[in-house]
Amino acid sequence: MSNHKPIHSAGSSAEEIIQWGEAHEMETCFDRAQKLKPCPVGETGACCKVCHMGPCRLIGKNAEEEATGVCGASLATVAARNFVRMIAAGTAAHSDHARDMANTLLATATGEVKDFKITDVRKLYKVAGILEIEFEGRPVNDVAKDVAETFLQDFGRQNGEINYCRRAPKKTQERWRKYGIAPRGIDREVVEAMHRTNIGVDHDADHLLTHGLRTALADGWGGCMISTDVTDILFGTPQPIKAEASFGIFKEDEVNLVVHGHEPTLAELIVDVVSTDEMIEYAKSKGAKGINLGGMCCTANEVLMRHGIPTAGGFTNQELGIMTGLIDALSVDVQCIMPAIAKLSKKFHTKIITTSPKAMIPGAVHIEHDEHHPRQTAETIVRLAIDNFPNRTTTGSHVTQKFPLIGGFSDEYIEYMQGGKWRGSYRPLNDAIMAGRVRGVVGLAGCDNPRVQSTGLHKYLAVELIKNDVLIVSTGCGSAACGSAGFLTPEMALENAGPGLREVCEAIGIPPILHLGACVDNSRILTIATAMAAEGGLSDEIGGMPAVGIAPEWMSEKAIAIGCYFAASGVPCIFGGESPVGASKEVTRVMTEVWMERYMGALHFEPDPEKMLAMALDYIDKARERLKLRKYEPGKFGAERVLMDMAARREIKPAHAGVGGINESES
Ligand code: SF4
Ligand code: MSK
Repeated sequence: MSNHKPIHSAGSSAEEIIQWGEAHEMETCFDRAQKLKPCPVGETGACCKVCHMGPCRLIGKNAEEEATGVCGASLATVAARNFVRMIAAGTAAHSDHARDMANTLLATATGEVKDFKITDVRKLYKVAGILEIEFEGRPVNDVAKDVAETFLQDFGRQNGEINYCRRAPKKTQERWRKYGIAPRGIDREVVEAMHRTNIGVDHDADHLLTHGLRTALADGWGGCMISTDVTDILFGTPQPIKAEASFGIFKEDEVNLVVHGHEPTLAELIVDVVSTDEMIEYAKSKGAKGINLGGMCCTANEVLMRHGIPTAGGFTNQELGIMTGLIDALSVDVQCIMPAIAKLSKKFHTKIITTSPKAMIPGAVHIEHDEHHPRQTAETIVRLAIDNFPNRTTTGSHVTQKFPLIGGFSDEYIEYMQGGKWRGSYRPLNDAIMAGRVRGVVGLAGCDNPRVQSTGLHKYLAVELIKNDVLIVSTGCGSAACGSAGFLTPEMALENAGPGLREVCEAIGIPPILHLGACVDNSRILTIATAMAAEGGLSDEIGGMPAVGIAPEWMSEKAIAIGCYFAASGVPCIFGGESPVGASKEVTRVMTEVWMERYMGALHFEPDPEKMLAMALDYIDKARERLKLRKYEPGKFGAERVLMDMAARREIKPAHAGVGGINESES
């Protein structure tokens, strides 16, 4: 155990559990983050280990001008190369997830897998329309098969552009073509990124980073967007739903089973299996009152948005959840799963279950997701959790605090909520921005991180931004941080939002922070920005919008890929923490000044939360000025259309329609 004062979490429940753990000699990521100080050379991108003449550390007073590796690589080359490898890894993670989703759609459409069905036919048709696949009058499964196969071609495509490039505003596409960053195939860009960053290939920092952006776009408009769309088609497009967040979601008298990771396929079936009479009776036979399903990280976001399953929080909560002593089984799939949980679980009765053929953890039970019979796998996992309930001891930190939340704002629902089924559009939001009622939009996303006061930066920025009339869209662990603080409720607007944003939220009945989903669902923000550009009155491309992306506590390579696809699409992004390219002024200049000139986006690294806030507001105000919008002044608005409220919308909604017509089921 460390003998210093750790930074810890900004959440009182999390802090209570951490203190309990320290008193019981249990180590968490918070302790390890303090013990393992980051290497200052590697942290800023100045260490190269791509060949075995190195590792080479490019340090010294004039390192930028003079230092080289054994091969002669400059600091700018090394920093850019390291960064591009981060983009490639992040893109690979999201996109391999997307490939699995597309394969599941294909297997469902062909009848090879019988445990799933096409839940949202309307979304399938929307996607088919974008992909120029005929859908009218054809069997649903035939359309789904064509959609899945078309998506799968985007992974191995060798030439041309991935299909979803065409979804972006025309001007945004033109910029990509002008600067050579329109992605060809997802796998191709990742492989080329690894090739170019190999010893002795591409040594021009700007040229390397240009390919980094091409790879990142393959992630945003490829992997992430495919994953979001296929998940909606299979499991339903989210619409607002009530749920709860934080450690108080665990129940002392029920079997607590938690799903954690990113891929929703198995989790969807677990949701179904836990509510069957057979399993509930089985749980009762073991002395439990029922089965309580909860989530963590982004698998949590997926099942929260579609089923209202409560979340125990984001990345840094996984060890703390186990330390409640209440989790009977923790079923994990892929990404953001700390291997530390296997060792920690041995101090409790908790079973860690790995399920992906791609991911095993020593010390965990492996129950592999059988992709042909996934329901059987789900049943085995639920039974294992129930069987483990009688082994629960009374040890652990039983925290009871939890908060209500509203999640599940898909881009389709956001359009619907601005006018109803027939008149839904982004006009009211654009008008509210033009009038200065809403100053701008911030995507508050990314991980939570034990090297800072974990979840604290999200909370600080969320409150300050909405005070400044900035509408927040949030994803990933940013959403979990806000949910676990009680911020994802309409009341948050009444209590904290500036006067303009408060009026907008009251008129529509929404929270000022819209939970859009998992980290792959950052693609929904691209879709929203595209719709705002098409609506008119603001910018006619994504670049130039009064919009900023912030990932204050990022830690994953996936976050870097996301920041880069937003920058390449025209959104300035501000990331917290030390810059992973901070050693090179040249690389920093390219990622800020050069990218801004070419793409109207940028990627900054700024550890100070107050400066992050100031930078975001400055970007928003400058964009307003460029667009010749009314100068933002709190409480002073121009004329705008009246937003349609709930009562008015109900009047125009036909009795048979689902929300926005989405989620019409057909098997
Ligand atoms: Fe050193 Fe060059 Fe090898 Fe990198 S590629 S480890 S800088 S010799
Ligand atoms: S889980 S990538 S810690 S957001 Fe998507 Fe959270 Fe970051 Fe993982």
